[in-house]
Amino acid sequence: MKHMKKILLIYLVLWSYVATAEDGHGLWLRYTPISQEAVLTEYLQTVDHFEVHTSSETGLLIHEELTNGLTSMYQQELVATEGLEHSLQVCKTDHSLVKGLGIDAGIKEQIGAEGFLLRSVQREGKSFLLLTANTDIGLYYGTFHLLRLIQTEQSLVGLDVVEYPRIETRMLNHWDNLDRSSERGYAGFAIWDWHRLPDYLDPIYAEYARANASIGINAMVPVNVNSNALILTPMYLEKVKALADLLRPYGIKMYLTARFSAPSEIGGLATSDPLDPGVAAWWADKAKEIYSYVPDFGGFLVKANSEGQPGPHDYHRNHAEGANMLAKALAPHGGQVIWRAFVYSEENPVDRHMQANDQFVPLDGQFDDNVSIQVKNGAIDFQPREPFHPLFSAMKETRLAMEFQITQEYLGQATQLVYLGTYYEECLDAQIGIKKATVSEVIEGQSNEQEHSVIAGVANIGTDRNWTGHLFGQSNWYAFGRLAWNPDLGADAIADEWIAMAFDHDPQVHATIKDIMMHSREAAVNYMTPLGLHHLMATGHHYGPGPWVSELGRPEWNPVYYHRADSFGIGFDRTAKGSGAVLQYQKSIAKKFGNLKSCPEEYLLWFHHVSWDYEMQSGRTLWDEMGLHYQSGVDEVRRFASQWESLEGKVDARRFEEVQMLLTIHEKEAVWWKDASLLYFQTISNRPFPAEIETPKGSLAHYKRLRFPYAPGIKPQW
Ligand code: BDP
Repeated sequence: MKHMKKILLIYLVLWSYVATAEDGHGLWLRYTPISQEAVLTEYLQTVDHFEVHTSSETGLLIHEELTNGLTSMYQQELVATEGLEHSLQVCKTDHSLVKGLGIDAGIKEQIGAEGFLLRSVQREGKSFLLLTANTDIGLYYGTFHLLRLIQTEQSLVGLDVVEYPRIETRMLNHWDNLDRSSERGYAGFAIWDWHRLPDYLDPIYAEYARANASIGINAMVPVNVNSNALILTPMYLEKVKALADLLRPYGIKMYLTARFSAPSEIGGLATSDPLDPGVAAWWADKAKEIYSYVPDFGGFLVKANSEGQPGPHDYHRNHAEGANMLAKALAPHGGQVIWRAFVYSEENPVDRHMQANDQFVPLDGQFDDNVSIQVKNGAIDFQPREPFHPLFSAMKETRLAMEFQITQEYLGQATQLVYLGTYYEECLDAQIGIKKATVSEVIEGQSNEQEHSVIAGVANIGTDRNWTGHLFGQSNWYAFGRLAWNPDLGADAIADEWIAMAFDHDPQVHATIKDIMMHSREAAVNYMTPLGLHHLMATGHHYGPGPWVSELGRPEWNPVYYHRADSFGIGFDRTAKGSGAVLQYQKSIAKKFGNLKSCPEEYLLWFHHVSWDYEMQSGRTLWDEMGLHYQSGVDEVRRFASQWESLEGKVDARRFEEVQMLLTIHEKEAVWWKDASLLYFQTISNRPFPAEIETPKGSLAHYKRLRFPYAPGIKPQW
């Protein structure tokens, strides 16, 4: 009997170990024990119990989060007594507790509908921490803020934090299809199980909602921009309603993609012409119907007249006519239209870089108040590096929204470790050439006095156990959310937060991972597309290099269209003498980018066609410099791999091994990009590689033969 008990105990210990073994599923919400006794003592003297004075569904979530978070990090039960001393008091600003504390009206106004105040308070000889907000969701965000301070082991003494989001709508765009495939998704299938909705609510939905709330994401679109009108039919709206109901207490609003041809496809109308009164009435009825299912429905995200999607041009109407018709259908219910500016016409011979400005700038000022134009960070397509999109400085009377890609379609998919915080920051901080305004100020609405603001990220979430395929993909989801909340936070500080929460507290682990992350994106640019090269990926799946591709139906689908390598040199002349795209920027920017000497070298071949022998700032020729960039990208990845090796035994085994295996693939892929690109360009430059370049592993013919018919994330053909 004694023996049996012992076995049972061992079994239980082992089981609890296996059950809690790290597999990445816990994201940045692992709530690991405080690492230092002194820090724990300080925390216990500040908060040893809490009271939540709101009983809404969100209030229950707050209660649960604080209980789990604090007991897990403190490794002890919380004090059971009530009372102010050493407590955390969570209550709305209209609660009696707050009334006597003299919190000025200015703060209440500043924190608005989603912000919060976290303040150390002394009252009647008692000291406690007050978390207050105008709304329950503000309290929920404040809860995560406080837990983050504890997770990252910062002092809580004398806290006085006023936080509120700088961008109103912070949304994820899932490019997920109704059959659960995910366009440009690299983490398994889509998490949305449409077939079993509405009755089966997969527990992953609540986990998803909580993770997003923890970083302030407050909106989502569960379906692909290459949209399917079925989502607007009653059968699917039932499912949409179930999801929206579930997401609501977490502060997340549901939006849907709207297929422009829906009136003809599912409505039985002969046309989807936006100026046809029958079509407008159909959309007005459809909006009413959607709001009957989802009373706080956010609105429509629309990809129109781009890459084969239907749109107003099909009826000789412009984007404003299309967007405004939908806006009018949504306006009575408070809904928004988010209309994408990622457009390029299949028939238009003009530099693809210029087509969005050409189509949208003449419409500046013509969009209804509830329309945002969602602009990708750069003018081509989420490339490893792009200068900011010229639309951000060209439409002063229109609300402009940012679209970033979190899923790494062009940045290593789920096999490469690439931290995108630095990418987002580079774009948000770019000066647009109007006074000192930056891209982030345009989106926030500061520079064009817009009341509403929107930022969207194309999600990288799927059914993989660790959510994002590559463990470090989580840091990109995290960084997007944090920058959406506050675009000035900085990629560096965000990396610090994420590492401190996603890994255990070990200074060497932290410093090593941070060094890898902070260099990872530049490394990717170097081994893929250095010095302003872009769009050199292979066809369809976009996995790996294909700079030689030249046979696709449309010129701008082919990499050769973008690099333009010839016996003289390489690069796309977008100066006034070339396509003229640079002139779409404000004068000072156009002057800087348009002049070979002042153009930053990182954008050189984006804007200029440059001789192979051109002397770079380093004194080397362009050809040699290009080669060295490719090589340095590869060298960096090798450095990352050996840095990661040094963490063996310091990072939990499963996550360590997963990242280790992926870094092996990463290195192979970096070498592949470098070899294939340089071998190909050499056939045109006819120059020897500089001595520092490693001998290519395969031949150009070998690289050209590679095929990946089953690579993940391929765009569906329908
Ligand atoms: C491209 C993707 C394609 C998307 C498109 C878009 O390859 O799958 O549909 O962007 O943003 O980068 O609409």
